Amino acid sequence: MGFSTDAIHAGQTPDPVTGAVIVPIYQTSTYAQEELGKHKGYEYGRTQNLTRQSLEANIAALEKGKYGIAFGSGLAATHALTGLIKAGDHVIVSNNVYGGTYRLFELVMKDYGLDFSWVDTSDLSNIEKAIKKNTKLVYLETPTNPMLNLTDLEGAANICKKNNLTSIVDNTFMSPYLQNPLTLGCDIVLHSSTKYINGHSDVIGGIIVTSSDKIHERLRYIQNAVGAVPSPFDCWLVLRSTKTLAVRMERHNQNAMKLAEFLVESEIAKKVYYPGLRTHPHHELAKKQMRGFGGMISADFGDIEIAKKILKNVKIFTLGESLGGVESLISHPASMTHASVPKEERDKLGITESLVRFSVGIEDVEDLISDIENALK
Ligand code: P1T
Repeated sequence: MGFSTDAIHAGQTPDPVTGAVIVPIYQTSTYAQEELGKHKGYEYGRTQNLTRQSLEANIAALEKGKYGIAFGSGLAATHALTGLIKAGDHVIVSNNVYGGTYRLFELVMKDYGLDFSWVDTSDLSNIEKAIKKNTKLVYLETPTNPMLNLTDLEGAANICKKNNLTSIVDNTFMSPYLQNPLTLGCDIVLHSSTKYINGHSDVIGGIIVTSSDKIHERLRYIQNAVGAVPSPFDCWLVLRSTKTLAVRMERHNQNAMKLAEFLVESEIAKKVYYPGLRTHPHHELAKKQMRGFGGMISADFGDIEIAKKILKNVKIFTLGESLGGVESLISHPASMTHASVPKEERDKLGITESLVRFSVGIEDVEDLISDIENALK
């Protein structure tokens, strides 16, 4: 099936009781059991919920995987993955990831005896060099938040296979419409479904997709045992949203490309980071492993006063955390999403005080461009 057909139909069959075309919100904590040990496969809401199962099957189809496992947030999904390893194990992580991922690994999970190496995975030799005897997972984010660096997923997957490591990809910035890491040989895909997958800035959610029976079995166990499950209503909202994912992503792609070109040509920004620009260091790789360049742009204005002026004066862009919604957002990574990354690390990555991140929405792009021009006047 094509992407849009799956997006609209996968995991969803008319309700057997009423014929309702849309999967109902099964807002129930428990289920009636006929007699001891006899039930319809549904015992308790944390363990089984049909709205959630429909969402899991839907996203699994979009990511070309066998299993989806949904969580209450992207970070809850990332946390669940640490249940695949034990104290004393080592994880290799892309050095530029969402600040919350850094915080979870370095400032929480390290205290549980996990060891993390932060490397620039856009150079695959850095992954090979970082492998230790106790390495178990390789956690990649591509393109990265907020610097938009890419990692060659096929190359990274091959290194992982050769060394018996599990490869994980945070695919949040691309959505399953633009990139499918499982088809490139990776083992696990993770999304903050808060972002493009839901796309309407009204849900916090996370989801993991894999085709491995063994990984699925363990993560399903953790989903129930730890219990960070999303609500039936949130699952229903996300399920409604994936129906329009393809058309939204097409518009995000178009608008971001035009805005990135404007930022370069107007010479307003000193540096523009967008994988769709020919000047982006990983542009060729982007064309190879992605089906579009996405809606995220970062730009360094070279002067914090110019950055502040834009952040304060824009009217259509909203100053706020998050990304991937139909409405455009603007943010300041150094003080917002990446504040928990130490300043010297941020400086090394290019997350300067004058860096601004744009989540380009699906409004009329001429209005978005005027909004930035007017903010500077
Ligand atoms: O916010 P949550 O649903 O828990 O997802 C965390 C997360 C994971 N991965 C990536 C790439 C992310 O960007 C995020 C969340 N990011 C933001 C809130 C942000 O503004 O960048």
